[in-house]
Amino acid sequence: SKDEWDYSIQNGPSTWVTKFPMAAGSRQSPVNIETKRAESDHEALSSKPLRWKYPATASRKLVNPGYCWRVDTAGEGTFLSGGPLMDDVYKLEQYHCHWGCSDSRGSEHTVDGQAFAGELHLVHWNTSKYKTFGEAAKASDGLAVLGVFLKVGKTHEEMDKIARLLPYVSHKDEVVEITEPIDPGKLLPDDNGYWTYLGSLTTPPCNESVTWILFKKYIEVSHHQLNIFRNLRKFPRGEECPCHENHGAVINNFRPPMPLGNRVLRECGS
Ligand code: SG4
Ligand code: ZN
Repeated sequence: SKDEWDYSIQNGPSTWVTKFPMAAGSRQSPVNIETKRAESDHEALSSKPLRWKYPATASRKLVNPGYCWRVDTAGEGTFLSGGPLMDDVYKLEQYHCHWGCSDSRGSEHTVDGQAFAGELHLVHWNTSKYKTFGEAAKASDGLAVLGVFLKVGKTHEEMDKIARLLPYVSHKDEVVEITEPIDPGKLLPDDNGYWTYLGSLTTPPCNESVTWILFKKYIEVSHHQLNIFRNLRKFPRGEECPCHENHGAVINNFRPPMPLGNRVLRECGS
């Protein structure tokens, strides 16, 4: 159908442009972060430190949309501002994750050509300028996504709350209420250094509306936790698996890097 897309050979990233013309734009994401190219303009970025606040009750529902897991949040009380966002106040809309079939790939952004095992995205929208998420998603300064790289290591306690709920949403379109508080702030690394550039949503319709803020420091999750992500299914419960590939597992749900072109990559902190 008209807005069908996925990560397969037939409907994958290289084909998105036929149905979603914005995917061919010059401000697309993800990109490869060439660390040597990053400009540290301390005046502009560090004059206003990046600040966020997420109440423990912000995480409401865990969803399997068929191509990732996603936590929908209650925006009230959430807050992201400063850094490249200046004085505008953004609210958290949802957070979700991208991962691979093995621990050697899975992130959307790469750093000097290196992929990570996964990438967590906290999607925010500009409430200073726009009335709804939908309106913000169409504006060049409408969205801000915090990106966190996942590396295989020790079990992540906060991520484990999500991993423990994933079996309840193993199939497409399944949803579970979050009762034990999950604090998205605890999914962020302990160091605030970041890279930032202007880009897009990494999935169709690939709107060029995102200020990307990628933490330099990764977080660790265990191999077992990633395997729980890889156990999600792309098809609804009770339906025959439509694909013979990987038993319809949600894996490799990342878009490859797009050209940075003449966009500016800035950095703040180490
Ligand atoms: C994931 O597919 C989310 O589930 C989508 O959320 C999200 O789209 C999409 O990624 C793109 O976001 O941070 N990777 S990204 O650029 O937030 C939007 C929903 O579909 C519009 C709700
Ligand atoms: Zn994402």
